Amino acid sequence: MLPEETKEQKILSEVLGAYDFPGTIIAAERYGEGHINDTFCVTVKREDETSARYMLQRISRAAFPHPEELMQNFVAITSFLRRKIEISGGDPSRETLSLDHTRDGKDFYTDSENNVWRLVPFVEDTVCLQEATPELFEASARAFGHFQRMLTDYPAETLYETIPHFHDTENRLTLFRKALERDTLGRSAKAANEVRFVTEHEADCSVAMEALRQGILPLRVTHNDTKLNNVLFDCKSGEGVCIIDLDTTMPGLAIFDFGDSIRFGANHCREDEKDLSLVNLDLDLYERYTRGFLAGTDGCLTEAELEYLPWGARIITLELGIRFLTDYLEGDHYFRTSYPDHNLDRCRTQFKLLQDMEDHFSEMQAIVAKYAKKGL
Ligand code: ADP
Ligand code: GN1
Ligand code: MG
Repeated sequence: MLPEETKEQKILSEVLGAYDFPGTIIAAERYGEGHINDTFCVTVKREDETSARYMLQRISRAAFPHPEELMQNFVAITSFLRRKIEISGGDPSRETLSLDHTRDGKDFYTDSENNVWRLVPFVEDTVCLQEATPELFEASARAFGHFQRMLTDYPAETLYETIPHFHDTENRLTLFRKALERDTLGRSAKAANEVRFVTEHEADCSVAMEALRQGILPLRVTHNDTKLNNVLFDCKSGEGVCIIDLDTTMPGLAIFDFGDSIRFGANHCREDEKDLSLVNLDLDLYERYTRGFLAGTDGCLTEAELEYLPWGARIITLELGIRFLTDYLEGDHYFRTSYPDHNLDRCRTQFKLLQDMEDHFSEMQAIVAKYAKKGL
């Protein structure tokens, strides 16, 4: 058997050969900090010595059972956004993603291992951040809010659900219970406190799903993975210029787009911080994000959505903690890990953050109310 690296090089050469680059490929290296797909940065030198960069991505089949459908969504969503950006006088080549086609004119390449790859031009003069200043965090909020606004009239029923029940928190709880019952690797003992934490929070898993069932919260086209590192910031202006990682853009709840950004960015720790004393919600950052997001959505959210925004942060943090814990119990086959207890550490971080949100929930609600009123 070939060593892993050589195997990867072999597949990469095969995939690179499927595209017609405008010069000589001088580098193709792993890139970014995503947990799911494999991303490579390809640098090409043209004859005139200028260079061009591309993002080459292998879509994870473990996460996305039908990558071909995902690619149809990608094309449809980016075409829709491109038209809107053109109409508003923007620059679609920077404000949304585009695709390069294979030599035979396809939107993606399927390799000899049956994996799907796409090639996306690198949006130059932008920066992707894992943590931000308050100003940049607010800029990311405006960008995600604006993204939501641009998609308000997208016909949601025409999109595939790339991961069925993705933010169905009740279903995440069911999957967790199954993993716990099987406990295939005997890891549950080490996670006893976290398992108890989930049990104590079972009712919260139904709050948003119940509001959806009752028609209180509308189903919209949402991004569903609104981490700070899924925004590209313009190097000069510092504005969030392009929303990336559209793989889970599909029908969902706006409160979760708000909530996931809060979970990831309104604190001063990494998602896998081991020192839990560092894991706290920063209410100033929360306020910044709320102000930016509501400016970006520009009145397109309903009153009920506004009221449920703080719940969105709590539930999505709980849900991701449950997902990390489930993956830990099942042997880390979904999220990419760097060490054996990585998913357990990530789960602990989420649960500590959630606890802090619960302790400051009335303040979170008051902040949303303040900016919601201003917008009316
Ligand atoms: P994942 O699903 O693994 O998070 P992403 O699509 O978010 O994959 O890409 C991973 C990283 O690659 C991003 O965080 C960003 O740094 C970078 N990236 C992706 N697409 C582009 C692009 N078109 N231009 C510049 N950087 C990009
Ligand atoms: C994954 O691919 P990436 O790293 O942007 C995950 C999200 C989680 C996130 C946690 C398709 O996002 O749901 O919130 O990790 N994406 C998928 O960092 O499962
Ligand atoms: Mg990403």
